[in-house]
Amino acid sequence: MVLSETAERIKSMEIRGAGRIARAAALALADYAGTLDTSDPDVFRREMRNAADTLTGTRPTAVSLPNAVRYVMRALDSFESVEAGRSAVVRQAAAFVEESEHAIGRIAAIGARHISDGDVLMTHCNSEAALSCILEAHRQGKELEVYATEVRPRGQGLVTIRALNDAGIKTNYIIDSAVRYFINDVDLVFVGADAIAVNGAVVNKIGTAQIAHAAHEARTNVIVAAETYKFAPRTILGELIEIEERDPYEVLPREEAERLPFVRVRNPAFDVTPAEYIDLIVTEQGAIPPGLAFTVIRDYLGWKIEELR
Ligand code: RUB
Repeated sequence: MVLSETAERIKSMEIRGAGRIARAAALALADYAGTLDTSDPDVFRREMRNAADTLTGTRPTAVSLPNAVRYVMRALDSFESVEAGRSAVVRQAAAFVEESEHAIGRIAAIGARHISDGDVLMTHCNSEAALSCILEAHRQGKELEVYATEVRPRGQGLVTIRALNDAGIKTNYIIDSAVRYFINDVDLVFVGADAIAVNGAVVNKIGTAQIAHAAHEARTNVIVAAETYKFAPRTILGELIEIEERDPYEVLPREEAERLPFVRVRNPAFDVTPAEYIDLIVTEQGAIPPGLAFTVIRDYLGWKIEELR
């Protein structure tokens, strides 16, 4: 069944990256709505809510996931029959996917404006949104060079360098700990986001905060590319974004780890970059300083403080 399969593929990171996770979840809900064998609206709603919970429980950090699920589930705010509910969910999921893909196109166009001919960029992890800006600037004929990190322990940097190589962009592949060594050669850091808090802090792949810190010290600008559904509404209430800590055996093979009983391997997948280390956030609605994160949550995600209580 697509629902459990998608949940499993998100959990195992076969589907990864905040935008892709969000679209996969929306489509899984649409598929699930089509398979539910009931004519009772209450049962339909309950089953859909369970499905939504299953999906949102797969990975805790990327807020795109609950935001996408909420967007699709809004189709069930009021519906007359199961058939009407089903089609509303399918329509809403399709609309989410379309808006999400359109957002990437807009972010690419807006982000590319901030990249100049001859720029040397640095990126971390594999972000569809950040890469779209770099690829668009290259498509416009700007000559670029990129430093891309390896991204221990899961190696998402490999996906990034393949895409850059396919586009014919001169790329340097470096280990994560070489960031400070090279930062003075870099004009601009471009990364994505899994979540953005109301105070403009950006949650992204572990190591992003270190890169932003090194960039700050070197007076190199840091730009974050993120769709508006990466902004985390519940941070308005002071809620913190949960940082996923993954299996230690991703870092150290089990047989080695088991020989070291006094060693605890820690494997947080994300970290938090404070707003003061971020110069600009490029969204599909325009580029904003991190201090304007609240307006995105209010104006584009449509969240009201009263709704959150
Ligand atoms: C991926 C990651 C990406 C963001 C943004 O982490 O940190 O930078 O998700 O990606 P993981 P996008 O590999 O653990 O999912 O711009 O594609 O949404």
